[in-house]
Amino acid sequence: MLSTNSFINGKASEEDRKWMWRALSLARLSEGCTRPNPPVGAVVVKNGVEIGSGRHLKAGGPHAEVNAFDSCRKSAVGSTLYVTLEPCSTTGRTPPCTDRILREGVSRVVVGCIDRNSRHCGKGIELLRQHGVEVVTGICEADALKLVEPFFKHISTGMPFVTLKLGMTMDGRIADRYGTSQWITGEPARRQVQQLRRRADAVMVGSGTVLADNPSLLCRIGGGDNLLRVAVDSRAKTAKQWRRWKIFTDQAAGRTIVATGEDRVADFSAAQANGVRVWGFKLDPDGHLPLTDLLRRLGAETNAMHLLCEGGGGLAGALHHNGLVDEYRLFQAPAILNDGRAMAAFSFGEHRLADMRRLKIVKVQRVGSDLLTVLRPDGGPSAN
Ligand code: AOF
Ligand code: ZN
Repeated sequence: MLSTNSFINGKASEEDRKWMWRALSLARLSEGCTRPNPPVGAVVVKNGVEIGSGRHLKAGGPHAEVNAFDSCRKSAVGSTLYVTLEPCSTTGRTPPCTDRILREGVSRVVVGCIDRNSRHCGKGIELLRQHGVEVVTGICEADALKLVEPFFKHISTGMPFVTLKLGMTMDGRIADRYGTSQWITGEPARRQVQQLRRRADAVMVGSGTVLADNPSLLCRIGGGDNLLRVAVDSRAKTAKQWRRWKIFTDQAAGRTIVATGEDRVADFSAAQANGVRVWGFKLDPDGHLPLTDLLRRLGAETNAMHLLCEGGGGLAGALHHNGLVDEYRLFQAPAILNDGRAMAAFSFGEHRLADMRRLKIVKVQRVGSDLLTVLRPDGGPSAN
């Protein structure tokens, strides 16, 4: 995990943590809206009082710091700026925030975490210090890092951060043998899934889930207006009766991508005419769609930084098998289905115990009457 302790200087206090917490809560409102840019929040405080605040709303638009200064009710001279991510120091789509900070006469800048974007990466902090501004870093750092983790993954690998969410029984079943899956987990767990969709850039399911549940995959709690929907359907099982499936026919059909075998693309021509994007991939000799290529293409063509996979078992198993999951969020209902032919949460290929991929538990929490276990690949960062 990136630690910026070496940057810490100046005085950090409870007061600093309180204002950084406020900046973080602003930034969280921007999750799922800013791709390929990070969600960032900023607060300007003078004599212990907030005089302005802002967040980054959209790529190409003003950065959080600029929105915060623009909202100020009085001069920011001598104020403290709280910002969840290191201020930028070069011109991108917008001018450098460090210029604006210096122009405003801010005397102190408190930063949540260092920007891993190689264009910045500590340079903004150095520049501010050279101009006599006191800079404190690493305040609420774990929370600040968690917020920009998908941005860091996307900027460093070109692929989205992958969260895998599954709702299952205690014996690891996501549906009965007939495909009935609604509902295994309770309402509070399902509400958390809506929150996950709001924060994601894209939600992904396998064709079996489309056929069994006909999900809308929309975010029903407000926000999520740019949420992409991805269906992985290597053999074009959803093509023939495409009009039946909500993701191909509803108002948001233009935000649906179907990933299929390259020789199956034509099967989706009617759905395509309805605005659905159809991506063809060369299947591997076992007929599996190359998921790494799909993630790369999503990162490159849609700028998706955070992908939420909601099953089913085949897709979850394939992502896991290929080491493509960054975080597992497994909701378990206190129930045992007790049927060896029911649908397993993970089912991809044949695996021996000796080859089993080990994970580490990051968090265990009760959600209503269900149990949430958050896991990460062993050796990865441990944010939750
Ligand atoms: C943002 N919003 O609030 C901050 C960012 O192309 P630009 O000019 O928008 O610059 C994007 C980069 O600026 C971004 O990759 C990140 O490293 C840095 N900081 N970006 O979009 C913000 N503070
Ligand atoms: Zn900036």
